[in-house]
Amino acid sequence: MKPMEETISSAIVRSYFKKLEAHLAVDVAIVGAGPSGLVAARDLALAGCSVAVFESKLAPGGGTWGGGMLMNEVVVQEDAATILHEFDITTVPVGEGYHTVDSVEMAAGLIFGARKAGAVIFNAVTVEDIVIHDGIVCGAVINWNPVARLGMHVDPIVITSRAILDGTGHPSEIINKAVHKAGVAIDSPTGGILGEKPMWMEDGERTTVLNTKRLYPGLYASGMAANNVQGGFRMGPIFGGMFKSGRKVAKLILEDLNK
Ligand code: 48H
Repeated sequence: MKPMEETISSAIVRSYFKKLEAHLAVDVAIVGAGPSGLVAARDLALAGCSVAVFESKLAPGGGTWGGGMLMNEVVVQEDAATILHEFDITTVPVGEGYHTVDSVEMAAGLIFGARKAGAVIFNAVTVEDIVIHDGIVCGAVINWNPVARLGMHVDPIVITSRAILDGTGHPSEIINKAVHKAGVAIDSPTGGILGEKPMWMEDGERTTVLNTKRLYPGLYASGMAANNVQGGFRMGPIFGGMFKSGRKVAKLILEDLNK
């Protein structure tokens, strides 16, 4: 009879590496488990794509947990609240077409919804680079976040993908790699990254969805990453644009992958 310690460790190691091995080649690699990435992950998984989400932090959810200035409520517009209802997340109408949402329920619900749809979330894993073959972005270069944070000189491994989504929020880290490291021209007015503008809620919400697009073969951006690339305004703790952006990018990817 094996000691319990061996059984438990063995179960974790075997099931983790089975999960990782099953996602070494995926239809879609999503970088960042923020609201736009999680909505996209769920839609793509429900449509039959294999989806791996890489989140550098221990807790997925991105900028959703803290509400507005750590008051753990956020606001969504009526038409975006319906997306949250699909995740069984409660919204409370507060008039003028807005709903409030408990940000902890929202974060937990988005994570659970994406996972239950079949997307696999690898937390504490950072995407540190991309793979480009013959003008097509076709992979994510991953490493443990603690390795990256400690600056340890450890080589990464690679996840190959048919599409990669930059859902890294304000810094648009993956598009940055494409533009500044690979030197490619992306689909923006300058071919580069314009940079996020200051606060204008209404315009920021509108353009987040408009700015959501394929930027280069195999490479897409959603949410604040899309806004940063195209020079959109920030919008603070209103989240409808993030959900709609996730939904839009999933649709674009599905069309491109003929799914
Ligand atoms: C793995 C990474 C990496 C990496 C970053 O910022 P997010 O919440 O993403 P969005 O764009 O879906 O949502 C934006 C929203 O939360 C927000 O910030 C708003 C509405 N701001 C308005 C305003 O005015 O400020 O999440 C991005 C996630 C985070 O969890 C990061 O840890 C993660 O991406 N991430 N994961 N590898 N290289 N870089």
